[in-house]
Parts: sequence; C-alpha cells; structure tokens
Amino acid sequence: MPSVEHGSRLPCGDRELDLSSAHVMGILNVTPDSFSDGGHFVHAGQAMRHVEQMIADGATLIDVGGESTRPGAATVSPEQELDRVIPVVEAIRQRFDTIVSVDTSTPQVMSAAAAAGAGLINDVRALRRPGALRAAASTGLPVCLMHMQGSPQDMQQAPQYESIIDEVSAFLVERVAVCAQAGIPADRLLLDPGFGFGKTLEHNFQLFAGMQRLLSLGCPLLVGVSRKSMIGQLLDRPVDQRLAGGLALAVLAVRSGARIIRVHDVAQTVDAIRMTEAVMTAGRENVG
Ligand code: 7PM
Repeated sequence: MPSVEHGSRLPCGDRELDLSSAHVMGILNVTPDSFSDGGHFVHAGQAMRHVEQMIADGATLIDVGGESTRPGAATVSPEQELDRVIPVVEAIRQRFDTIVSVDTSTPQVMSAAAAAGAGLINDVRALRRPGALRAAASTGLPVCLMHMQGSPQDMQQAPQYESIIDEVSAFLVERVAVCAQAGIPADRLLLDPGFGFGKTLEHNFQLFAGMQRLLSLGCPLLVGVSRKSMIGQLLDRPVDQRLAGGLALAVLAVRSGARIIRVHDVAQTVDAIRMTEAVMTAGRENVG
C-alpha cells in the first residue's frame, strides 16, 4: 500500500531516519506562552524534561518551534526566533541522541539551527519566504514542505477550493519543482497536507480522506493533526479532550501511508501506531 520503498533511509545531518516504518515527531513549543519569556529562555530545565519524556515515550524526532502559527498570532522577529530556538536546539543536541526538527520559515533560523545540529527543516510556508530556498538548500538537510492557503494571519477567514486534493497536490508539485531548481532534490523532501492551515472542517476531512493521492508525488508524508480544531469541531471538545480523536486520525494517517506523525501526546500515539503497523505487516504477510 505505501509507495515509499521499504528500507529507504533519509539522511538528517549526522543521523538517519529509517522510513520503512512510521515515526512519531514530538512537539516542543518554545513560544512565550509556553517555555520562554520575553526572549529569555527561562524554563530550560522544564523543556529538557519534556524532551527526555518524549524520547522515552518513543519519539524519534523533536520538532522545535519558536513562532506561533496560530491564526492571527503576532509575527516574531528573526532575532527573537533565533533567541528562542537556537539555545534549545543546542541543549537538546548536547543531552540527547535524537533528530531535532526546526519548525521555522526564517532563513537565518534555518542556517543557525543546522549549524547547531538540527537534522530537519519543517517549514509551514514551504520555503516561500525570501531567502528560505537558498538557506535551506545550503544546509543540505531534508525539508518538510507543508501546504497552507493564505498566511497564518488570514488563512481561516474564508478558505476556498474547487477541489482541495487537486489544489494541495498541485501546490506541492510546484514546490518540489522549485526546490529541485534550488538544489534540494526530491529525495530530501517530505510533504505535508497542512491540516488546519487555510481549510474549513469539511476541507480538512476531504483532504484527509484523499491523502493517499499525495503519495504518488513520491515523497514521504508527514501529518500533523494533534489537538487541532478538526477534532475539536467534529467532537465538540476543548483542546485538552482531543486525544482519542487525534489517535483515530493518527491510525488512519499511518494506514494511508503517512510516515511521520507530529503530535503532543507521544506515548499514546506510539502505541496506536505500533498496533496499526502490526496489522499492516500481518496483512502484507497474508499476501506474500
Ligand atoms: C496554533 C495553531 C498553534 C496551529 C499551533 C498550530 C503543523 C506544523 C504546526 C503541521 C507541520 C499545531 C500548529 N502544525 N508543521 N506546525 N505540519 N509540518 O497545531 O500540521 O501544532 S503548528
């Protein structure tokens, strides 16, 4: 079912990610409302305990983000983002043997994070900021390209599509081509449908149901739905009661061929994915 070849390995700096099975990426926010304050990283110990727990729970990647992409959130200056993100990348790399992903659209942050030992660039703007293509290319790191309609400031105002799956697919095809021209080959790219980024509830479900079509683009898929509003709206649940809904979507995403699931709740997602993959493996053995 999944079109990614078994045994394919993605070089992530000095580490490698074995994409023959699905992985859990743990989310570490370093925005002011979580772990840092006024540009000063005040709860480094707390953040490192969180990272340690996520790794113990089975996360193989840790996604560090210093810019809130919440609809309408204030933009962060490159200096602020550097101050928040780079010390955390360094601290994780000093203490743990894990792949650090940096959730950024800012060229300076991409370059500095790579120098600090990050292994993956995760850009919700798919390298569309000026200078981002060149900065990402010169790191040599793999990049996750995510689809978003509009910008975080306006994306949820009135998202519109003729066919969401066609448009997300066409956008990602174009970004893969642009990356190739800039010196980032397709075998260094991950693709992400971008759930919740410029999409209504209905759009999110249509896209989720058609996700398998994105596999034909030939890159591994990364999916982030953890605690998102598509769960909250469908189930009428506040953000702290969305785990079961998120696990259902994680299972379905892996079943659809996704290889990296980006989540807050690592332990539960790892269990759900292990169960899913055991059934998928048994299914292949039935055939073979
Ligand atoms: C507010 C709104 C806070 C949205 C946080 C978010 C994704 C991502 C994010 C994703 C990839 C969240 C998002 N979501 N990167 N970064 N894919 N690749 O819910 O879906 O975590 S931020």
